[in-house]
Amino acid sequence: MQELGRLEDLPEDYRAALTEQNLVPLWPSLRSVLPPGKPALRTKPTFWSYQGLRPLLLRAGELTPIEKAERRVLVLANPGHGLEKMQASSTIYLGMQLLQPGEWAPSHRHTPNAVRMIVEGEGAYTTVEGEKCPMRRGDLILTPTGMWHEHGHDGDQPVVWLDVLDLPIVYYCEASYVTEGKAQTVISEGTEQAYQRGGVVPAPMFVRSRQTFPMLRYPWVDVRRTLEALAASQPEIEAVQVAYVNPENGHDCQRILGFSALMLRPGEKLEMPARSTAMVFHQIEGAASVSAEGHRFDLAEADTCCIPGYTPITLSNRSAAQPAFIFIADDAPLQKKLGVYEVRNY
Ligand code: GTQ
Repeated sequence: MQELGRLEDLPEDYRAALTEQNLVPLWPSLRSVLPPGKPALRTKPTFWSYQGLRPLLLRAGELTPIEKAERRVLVLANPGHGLEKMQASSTIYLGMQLLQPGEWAPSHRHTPNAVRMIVEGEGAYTTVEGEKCPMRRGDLILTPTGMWHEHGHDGDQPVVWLDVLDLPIVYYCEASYVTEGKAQTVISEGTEQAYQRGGVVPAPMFVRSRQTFPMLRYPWVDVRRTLEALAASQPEIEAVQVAYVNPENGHDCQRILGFSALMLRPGEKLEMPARSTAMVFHQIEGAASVSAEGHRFDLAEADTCCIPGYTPITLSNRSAAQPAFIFIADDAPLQKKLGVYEVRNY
């Protein structure tokens, strides 16, 4: 590829005249914004140990009262972006949130979309637009863009969950902001049960519900049972994986980030081709390894890692006896909408 002229090749007075008029020559930077063959990736393969971060999160519970935090979160930051940017990848934000018994994280709504993957503890709940969503280990709870949400805790042990937000991309769009609200009144609970069987949806003859986000809670018991049924009924399938979708239309459950759950059968090794999306892996149950670009991360329960896009990934179940269950987040919905999504089979 042709080497292009450098900034230093230009006379000082010419550069000063450009700057004076807020002008920049393209050619010294052309190769960095359009590198050959593959993007320049800031996202680095990064691992966050739950046993490592848990004591620090509990200590945050002692150091900072909930009133002084609103959301008591340790952010899982990717050093490739700079820790202060609070990004796991270019589009994904990850945080581990702690709520102690009796605490309340007040109602607000914001433009970024969020989901919660519950890691430990019993008795907490998120209320989303009046729907009370109990939090149990492995459950996925959506708080889509613009929807009121608050977190409460009636149990007697700490509750921890993983927040996954599209905050970095919404912030980059200069579209990220929050509105504070009053405590919500609970008006419903368990409405996800209407969708517990794929293939049938609520359909009263006289009114058809057309909510944008009809399902806010995906109970782990149901997702796990579905994965086991898939593995048992389709033993030849390459990946025992289910996507979290809108049950009314089959589309991704949110518009920017995509979510799925994957079961690695005992001893299974799964080779995944390079895709243009960075990916986040979070161990729900069992023990797996994630290998990419010469890195190997051994995930135990509640551990999380991130792998940049354009990178082939190998997932392995580290147990020959037990299945391993992994929660996956990526930005495929966004990339598909933008027309830049790719799978590379090399
Ligand atoms: O629970 O609403 O990790 O607003 C970051 C921003 C959690 C939340 C985060 C938030 C929340």
